[in-house]
Amino acid sequence: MHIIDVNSQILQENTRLAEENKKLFNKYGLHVTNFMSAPGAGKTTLLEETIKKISGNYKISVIEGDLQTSIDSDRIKALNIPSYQITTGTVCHLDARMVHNALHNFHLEGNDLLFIENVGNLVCPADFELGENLKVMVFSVVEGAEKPKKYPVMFHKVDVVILNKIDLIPYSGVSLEELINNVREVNPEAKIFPVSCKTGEGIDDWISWFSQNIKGK
Ligand SMILES: Nc1nc2c(ncn2[C@@H]2O[C@H](COP(=O)(O)OP(=O)(O)O)[C@@H](O)[C@H]2O)c(=O)[nH]1
Ligand SMILES: [Mg+2]
Repeated sequence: MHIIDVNSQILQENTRLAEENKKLFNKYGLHVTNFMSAPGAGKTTLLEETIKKISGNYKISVIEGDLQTSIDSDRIKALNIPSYQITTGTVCHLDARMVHNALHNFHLEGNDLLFIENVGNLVCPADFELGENLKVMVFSVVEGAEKPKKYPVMFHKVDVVILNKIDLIPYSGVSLEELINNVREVNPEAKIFPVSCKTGEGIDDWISWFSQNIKGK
Protein backbone atom coordinates (compact mmCIF):
# COMPACT_ATOMS: atom_id res chain seq x y z
CA MET A 1 0.00 0.00 0.00
CA HIS A 2 1.19 3.48 -0.85
CA ILE A 3 0.63 6.10 1.85
CA ILE A 4 0.56 9.68 0.58
CA ASP A 5 1.42 12.31 3.16
CA VAL A 6 -0.91 15.05 1.93
CA ASN A 7 0.22 17.50 4.61
CA SER A 8 3.85 17.34 3.61
CA GLN A 9 2.93 17.61 -0.10
CA ILE A 10 0.95 20.77 0.62
CA LEU A 11 3.84 22.23 2.61
CA GLN A 12 6.37 21.32 -0.10
CA GLU A 13 4.28 23.01 -2.79
CA ASN A 14 3.88 26.02 -0.51
CA THR A 15 7.64 26.24 0.02
CA ARG A 16 8.16 26.15 -3.76
CA LEU A 17 5.70 29.02 -4.25
CA ALA A 18 7.31 30.94 -1.37
CA GLU A 19 10.63 30.73 -3.26
CA GLU A 20 8.88 32.24 -6.30
CA ASN A 21 7.56 35.05 -4.10
CA LYS A 22 11.05 35.62 -2.72
CA LYS A 23 12.44 36.02 -6.27
CA LEU A 24 9.74 38.56 -7.02
CA PHE A 25 10.40 40.47 -3.79
CA ASN A 26 14.13 40.53 -4.56
CA LYS A 27 13.44 41.76 -8.11
CA TYR A 28 11.59 44.78 -6.70
CA GLY A 29 13.99 45.28 -3.78
CA LEU A 30 11.11 44.78 -1.39
CA HIS A 31 11.70 43.88 2.27
CA VAL A 32 8.85 41.70 3.53
CA THR A 33 7.78 41.13 7.14
CA ASN A 34 5.26 38.51 8.21
CA PHE A 35 3.42 39.44 11.47
CA MET A 36 1.82 36.51 13.27
CA SER A 37 -0.07 36.07 16.54
CA ALA A 38 -3.19 34.72 18.19
CA PRO A 39 -6.28 36.87 17.51
CA GLY A 40 -6.23 40.15 19.44
CA ALA A 41 -2.57 40.17 20.52
CA GLY A 42 -2.12 43.52 18.79
CA LYS A 43 -0.78 42.90 15.25
CA THR A 44 -2.81 45.63 13.57
CA THR A 45 -2.13 48.09 16.39
CA LEU A 46 1.60 47.38 16.17
CA LEU A 47 1.44 47.88 12.39
CA GLU A 48 -0.35 51.21 12.88
CA GLU A 49 2.21 52.42 15.43
CA THR A 50 5.13 51.23 13.28
CA ILE A 51 3.73 52.83 10.12
CA LYS A 52 3.16 56.15 11.92
CA LYS A 53 6.85 56.21 12.94
CA ILE A 54 8.51 55.13 9.67
CA SER A 55 6.20 55.98 6.76
CA GLY A 56 8.15 59.22 6.20
CA ASN A 57 11.26 57.17 5.39
CA TYR A 58 9.86 54.19 3.46
CA LYS A 59 7.20 53.45 0.87
CA ILE A 60 5.03 50.81 2.55
CA SER A 61 2.29 48.42 1.41
CA VAL A 62 0.27 46.07 3.61
CA ILE A 63 -1.47 42.73 3.03
CA GLU A 64 -4.06 41.84 5.66
CA GLY A 65 -5.31 38.32 6.38
CA ASP A 66 -8.54 37.49 8.20
CA LEU A 67 -11.32 34.97 7.87
CA GLN A 68 -13.87 37.69 7.13
CA THR A 69 -14.26 41.49 6.76
CA SER A 70 -11.98 44.32 5.60
CA ILE A 71 -11.81 45.89 9.09
CA ASP A 72 -8.02 45.65 9.35
CA SER A 73 -7.20 46.80 5.80
CA ASP A 74 -9.57 49.75 6.37
CA ARG A 75 -7.57 50.67 9.51
CA ILE A 76 -4.36 50.66 7.46
CA LYS A 77 -5.92 52.61 4.55
CA ALA A 78 -6.95 55.27 7.09
CA LEU A 79 -3.21 55.97 7.43
CA ASN A 80 -2.97 56.52 3.64
CA ILE A 81 -1.09 53.27 3.15
CA PRO A 82 -2.11 50.92 0.28
CA SER A 83 -3.61 47.82 1.83
CA TYR A 84 -5.22 44.69 0.41
CA GLN A 85 -7.44 42.39 2.45
CA ILE A 86 -7.28 38.62 1.93
CA THR A 87 -10.33 36.87 3.40
CA THR A 88 -9.63 33.18 3.86
CA GLY A 89 -13.16 31.99 4.77
CA THR A 90 -12.33 29.01 6.96
CA VAL A 91 -8.58 28.78 6.42
CA CYS A 92 -6.52 29.51 9.56
CA HIS A 93 -3.35 30.90 7.89
CA LEU A 94 -2.07 32.72 4.80
CA ASP A 95 -0.13 30.68 2.27
CA ALA A 96 2.35 31.67 -0.42
CA ARG A 97 -0.23 31.43 -3.23
CA MET A 98 -2.67 33.77 -1.47
CA VAL A 99 0.12 36.30 -1.00
CA HIS A 100 1.24 35.91 -4.63
CA ASN A 101 -2.28 36.56 -5.89
CA ALA A 102 -2.66 39.58 -3.61
CA LEU A 103 0.50 41.14 -5.06
CA HIS A 104 -1.38 41.84 -8.32
CA ASN A 105 -3.26 44.55 -6.42
CA PHE A 106 -0.14 46.65 -5.76
CA HIS A 107 2.28 48.70 -7.84
CA LEU A 108 5.39 47.06 -6.40
CA GLU A 109 7.83 49.31 -8.22
CA GLY A 110 9.33 51.86 -5.86
CA ASN A 111 8.04 50.09 -2.75
CA ASP A 112 10.47 49.54 0.12
CA LEU A 113 8.49 47.51 2.64
CA LEU A 114 5.66 45.01 2.54
CA PHE A 115 4.00 44.16 5.84
CA ILE A 116 1.86 41.02 5.91
CA GLU A 117 -0.53 40.59 8.83
CA ASN A 118 -1.29 36.89 9.04
CA VAL A 119 -4.59 35.36 10.14
CA GLY A 120 -4.94 35.42 13.94
CA ASN A 121 -3.85 31.96 15.08
CA LEU A 122 -1.10 30.86 17.46
CA VAL A 123 -0.20 27.66 15.58
CA CYS A 124 -0.92 27.23 11.83
CA PRO A 125 0.62 30.36 10.22
CA ALA A 126 4.09 29.34 11.46
CA ASP A 127 4.14 26.34 9.08
CA PHE A 128 3.60 28.33 5.89
CA GLU A 129 6.54 30.19 4.38
CA LEU A 130 5.46 33.25 2.40
CA GLY A 131 8.85 34.24 0.95
CA GLU A 132 9.31 36.87 3.67
CA ASN A 133 12.61 38.29 4.97
CA LEU A 134 11.52 38.58 8.59
CA LYS A 135 9.09 36.71 10.84
CA VAL A 136 7.67 38.70 13.75
CA MET A 137 5.45 37.25 16.42
CA VAL A 138 3.25 39.46 18.58
CA PHE A 139 2.35 37.96 21.94
CA SER A 140 0.05 39.66 24.42
CA VAL A 141 1.55 39.25 27.88
CA VAL A 142 -1.89 38.65 29.40
CA GLU A 143 -2.16 35.38 27.44
CA GLY A 144 0.09 33.88 30.15
CA ALA A 145 3.78 33.28 30.82
CA GLU A 146 3.57 29.52 30.17
CA LYS A 147 2.29 29.77 26.57
CA PRO A 148 5.74 29.58 24.89
CA LYS A 149 6.14 26.14 26.52
CA LYS A 150 2.66 24.94 25.51
CA TYR A 151 2.64 26.41 21.98
CA PRO A 152 6.32 26.42 21.03
CA VAL A 153 6.04 26.17 17.22
CA MET A 154 5.60 29.84 16.34
CA PHE A 155 7.91 31.08 19.13
CA HIS A 156 10.56 28.73 17.76
CA LYS A 157 10.30 29.86 14.13
CA VAL A 158 10.35 33.65 14.41
CA ASP A 159 13.18 36.19 14.33
CA VAL A 160 11.45 38.63 16.67
CA VAL A 161 8.99 38.27 19.56
CA ILE A 162 7.11 41.42 20.50
CA LEU A 163 5.69 41.08 24.01
CA ASN A 164 2.78 43.50 23.75
CA LYS A 165 0.38 45.04 26.30
CA ILE A 166 2.96 45.43 29.08
CA ASP A 167 0.72 48.24 30.39
CA LEU A 168 -1.63 45.43 31.53
CA ILE A 169 0.99 43.60 33.62
CA PRO A 170 -0.08 45.25 36.91
CA TYR A 171 -3.66 43.99 36.35
CA SER A 172 -2.80 40.48 35.15
CA GLY A 173 -0.19 39.30 37.61
CA VAL A 174 1.90 37.86 34.75
CA SER A 175 5.65 37.81 35.40
CA LEU A 176 7.48 39.41 32.46
CA GLU A 177 10.71 37.80 33.63
CA GLU A 178 9.18 34.31 33.62
CA LEU A 179 7.65 34.94 30.18
CA ILE A 180 10.97 36.11 28.74
CA ASN A 181 12.74 33.07 30.21
CA ASN A 182 10.16 30.78 28.62
CA VAL A 183 10.55 32.46 25.21
CA ARG A 184 14.34 32.13 25.55
CA GLU A 185 13.99 28.41 26.32
CA VAL A 186 12.11 27.82 23.06
CA ASN A 187 14.10 30.29 20.95
CA PRO A 188 17.44 31.48 22.34
CA GLU A 189 18.16 33.54 19.20
CA ALA A 190 14.99 35.63 18.92
CA LYS A 191 15.09 39.36 19.54
CA ILE A 192 12.57 40.14 22.29
CA PHE A 193 10.89 43.53 22.67
CA PRO A 194 8.52 44.17 25.59
CA VAL A 195 6.21 46.96 24.36
CA SER A 196 2.90 48.65 24.90
CA CYS A 197 1.19 49.83 21.73
CA LYS A 198 -1.16 51.76 24.04
CA THR A 199 1.38 53.83 26.00
CA GLY A 200 4.19 53.66 23.38
CA GLU A 201 6.64 52.13 25.85
CA GLY A 202 9.31 50.06 24.07
CA ILE A 203 8.10 50.93 20.55
CA ASP A 204 11.18 53.05 19.75
CA ASP A 205 13.49 50.10 20.59
CA TRP A 206 11.58 47.87 18.16
CA ILE A 207 11.57 50.56 15.43
CA SER A 208 15.26 51.23 15.88
CA TRP A 209 16.15 47.51 15.60
CA PHE A 210 13.81 47.04 12.62
CA SER A 211 15.24 50.06 10.77
CA GLN A 212 18.77 48.72 11.22
CA ASN A 213 17.81 45.23 10.08
CA ILE A 214 16.07 46.02 6.82
CA LYS A 215 18.49 44.22 4.57
CA GLY A 216 19.72 46.18 1.59
CA LYS A 217 17.78 49.33 2.55
N1 LIG B 1 -4.06 47.66 26.84
C1 LIG B 1 -3.57 47.46 25.62
N2 LIG B 1 -4.40 47.14 24.61
C2 LIG B 1 -3.85 46.94 23.39
C3 LIG B 1 -2.47 47.07 23.14
N3 LIG B 1 -2.25 46.78 21.82
C4 LIG B 1 -3.44 46.51 21.29
N4 LIG B 1 -4.43 46.60 22.22
C5 LIG B 1 -5.85 46.36 22.04
O1 LIG B 1 -6.04 44.97 21.80
C6 LIG B 1 -7.15 44.77 20.92
C7 LIG B 1 -6.72 43.92 19.73
O2 LIG B 1 -5.75 44.63 18.97
P1 LIG B 1 -5.50 44.37 17.43
O3 LIG B 1 -4.36 45.21 17.01
O4 LIG B 1 -6.78 44.50 16.67
O5 LIG B 1 -5.08 42.83 17.47
P2 LIG B 1 -4.86 41.78 16.27
O6 LIG B 1 -6.08 40.93 16.22
O7 LIG B 1 -3.65 40.98 16.65
O8 LIG B 1 -4.64 42.56 15.02
C8 LIG B 1 -7.62 46.17 20.52
O9 LIG B 1 -8.73 46.50 21.33
C9 LIG B 1 -6.43 47.04 20.82
O10 LIG B 1 -6.79 48.37 21.11
C10 LIG B 1 -1.62 47.41 24.24
O11 LIG B 1 -0.38 47.53 24.13
N5 LIG B 1 -2.22 47.59 25.44
MG1 LIG C 1 -5.57 42.48 13.16
